[in-house]
Amino acid sequence: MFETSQQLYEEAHEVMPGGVSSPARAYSKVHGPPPFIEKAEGPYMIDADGNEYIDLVLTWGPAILGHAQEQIVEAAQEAVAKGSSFGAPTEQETEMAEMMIDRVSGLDLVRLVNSGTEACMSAIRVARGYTGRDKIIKFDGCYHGHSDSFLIAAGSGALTLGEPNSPGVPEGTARETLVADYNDVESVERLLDEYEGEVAGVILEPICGNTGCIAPEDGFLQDLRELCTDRDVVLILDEVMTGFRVARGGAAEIYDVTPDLYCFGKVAGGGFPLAAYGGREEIMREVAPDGPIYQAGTLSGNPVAVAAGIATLEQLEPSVYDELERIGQRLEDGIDEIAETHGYPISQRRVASMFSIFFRENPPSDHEQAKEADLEQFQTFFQHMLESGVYMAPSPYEAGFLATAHTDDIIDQVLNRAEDAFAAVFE
Ligand code: KE4
Repeated sequence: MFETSQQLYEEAHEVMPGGVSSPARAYSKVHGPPPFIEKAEGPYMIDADGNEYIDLVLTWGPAILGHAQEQIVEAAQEAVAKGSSFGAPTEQETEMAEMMIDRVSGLDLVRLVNSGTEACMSAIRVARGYTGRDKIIKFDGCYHGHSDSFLIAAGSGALTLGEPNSPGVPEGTARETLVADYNDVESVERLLDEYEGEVAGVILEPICGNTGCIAPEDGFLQDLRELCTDRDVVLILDEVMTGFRVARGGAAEIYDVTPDLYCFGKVAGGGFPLAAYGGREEIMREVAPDGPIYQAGTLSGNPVAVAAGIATLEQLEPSVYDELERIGQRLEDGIDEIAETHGYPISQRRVASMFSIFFRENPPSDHEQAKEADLEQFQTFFQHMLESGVYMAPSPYEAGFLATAHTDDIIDQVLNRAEDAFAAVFE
């Protein structure tokens, strides 16, 4: 089934670390070679062995309208024919920024960048430059890309002084990152008390997608907003995964919380390298060249990526989010029915069109609980789904995603295959 991918994997490994361009794709938590993909269309991906998969990863979120979506392809083709990059301002960047500002509460100014990592790295630099303070608080299990400040051991609880969990991150950098527990505002308050006057900002995923899908408990985001306001600390919502995915105005709209700064990526670029950060004008005017906080990029605001982003956001009207909610509910109800019918000890968490199935009785509320899920059961389930033609994230610490291309018939196919895969785990 995977002979060609195996061969390609071995060849890739000769010239690239892990044979991949990103470790998340390496299948390190599951068995076998990662399928090497040849093409993707709508809800499907086809690999080098000709296997067709219903794709529930959607390139880690961006393909919310399905792969090779007609308007996005046309927009990118039209743009690239006029030149792939100018390194100069274009009217379309302004249009993209205006579209984002129109959709997102408290977004006054936007800076376009190339990746979520760049967006988050820049946002904390702006928070540090604006406040003149050095420390940041992140949450155990949240992922904000691979810049040094974020590659910090997600300690097993609050009040953990960061320590590098990757060689190459200087101790001095790690010491400036503090780790709190998700859904636990008190763990943040204790850090702010202990490091009073030293914390520039608090950054979090408003809905976790990098430790499985974990939703904020009632009041968590609101309490965090209030605490950051009271302590004059910059609140940063990393909406790289949730932005324009879970609602037209992102998680900020769903939970009615307005941060001081946002990070965006993934869906915003429709599968092209486009990300952004932005927020309150008072803060964002400090960014060069208006202000002294430097951030730059050769390909930032790339005309092809911006054209794809505009074509994506243009199509993401409120009715599309209603449809994605309907699709998500169909999947969730189907999984619930399988679990209840057979008495399987699984749980799930879904917010709009991002979701996770957990091999534990109850959905986790933080990273510690997520780590208690049964990895072997996940591995068996994952392998059966892959071999039956359903492409899921190869780790329990990721989220699954849905697209408008996932018709009822396709969801029902996923459910049928899931029933067989759960049987392989539990029967
Ligand atoms: P990128 O640099 O990968 O574009 O974005 C980093 C990032 C920032 N914030 C959040 C909430 C994110 O989820 C991500 C990236 N997500 C992972 C998958 N969960 C990307 C996959 C990969 O690293 O290959």
